[in-house]
Amino acid sequence: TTDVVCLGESMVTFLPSQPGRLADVPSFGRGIGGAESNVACALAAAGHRAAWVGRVGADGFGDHLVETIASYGVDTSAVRRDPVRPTGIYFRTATDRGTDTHEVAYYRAGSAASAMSPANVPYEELFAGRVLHLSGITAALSGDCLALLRELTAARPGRPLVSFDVNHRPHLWRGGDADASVLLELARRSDLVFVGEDEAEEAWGIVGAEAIRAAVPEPAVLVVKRGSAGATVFASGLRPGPRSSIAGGAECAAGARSSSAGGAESAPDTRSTEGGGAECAAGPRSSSAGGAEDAEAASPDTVTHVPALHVDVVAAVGAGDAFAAGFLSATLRGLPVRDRARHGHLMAAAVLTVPGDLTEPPARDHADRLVALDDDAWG
Ligand code: KDG
Repeated sequence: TTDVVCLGESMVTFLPSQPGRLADVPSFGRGIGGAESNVACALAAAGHRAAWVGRVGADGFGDHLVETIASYGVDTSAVRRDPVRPTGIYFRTATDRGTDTHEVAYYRAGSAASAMSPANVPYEELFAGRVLHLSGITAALSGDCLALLRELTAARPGRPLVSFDVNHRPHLWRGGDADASVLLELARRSDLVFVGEDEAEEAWGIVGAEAIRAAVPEPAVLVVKRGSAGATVFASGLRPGPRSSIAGGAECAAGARSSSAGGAESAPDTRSTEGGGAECAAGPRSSSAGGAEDAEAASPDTVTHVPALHVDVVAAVGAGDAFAAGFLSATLRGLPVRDRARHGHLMAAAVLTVPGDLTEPPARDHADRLVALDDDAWG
């Protein structure tokens, strides 16, 4: 079986030959982008069975995307081709080594991917993995795409664990019917959620990790990314929520077995600075329990702060996807919460130090050795 199925728009990406304003860049080199296919490529490169489901044009850029993503070892067999609409593309600028934010120019309105809808996606393939990974970018592409995300995050028996990266892209929400508040709704319907502290403030006006958790209480695991400060992971067993089924993976994150290396700072209410002990991996959800039972079974969070690696940033784009891939990879392997986040940080560090969205992640045994280093190395 497939480990992770990722759905979303991928685009041919044009990276500038030199830093500076878009208006001044003389030429661009071709790469590929797309948050969800980035996750699939990184997972496949890390030895997992990953699939990417998307929609591209019947054009050369569509061929390039499918061929390149497949070359990472990702299953692209369920990608659909739109006979009329084109493959989306986008251009980026570069700054002088991490000094400023870059510009992005999208050419994706009316793209093949924006025509994805509940009526034209391959459900059997989408639900075939242990995890279905989605992101908020898709919700911004069109009304049909938003309807699709609502459909895919709806409660249903046998639903795979739904992983959702909020991925707020302010440009994409301009002029549409919906606004970024729908990302909150989608996050609340998911089992594992990734969100940047900065994007939660920008998209929802919610400030700080604790406040984000209060606004998104349902997912068994909520990862708040705090840039170079690291990540805060809220993890619980079963939680009350709008779903009629329970994430099998949810119990994995329960904190009762927290190893509490940093126990001095642990408050009595289950908090831990170094939570661990999760032993089971993501898997299909059992479908039986209703909301009332969920509420009864809810267990409190462990809160785990995991510092990031400090690297010289070349380009931040793609780092969030790499983090999600590292975290998912370690979740699939049943590793403790702290190590899930450390694997996320390691993969993110690799991408932060290259100009493009993707790079070869460290080999698994090498990554495991780095993750196992003591807190001084990670502090
Ligand atoms: O996370 C990286 C993505 O932002 C990039 O690849 C392009 O998917 C993209 C988007 O929609 O911004």
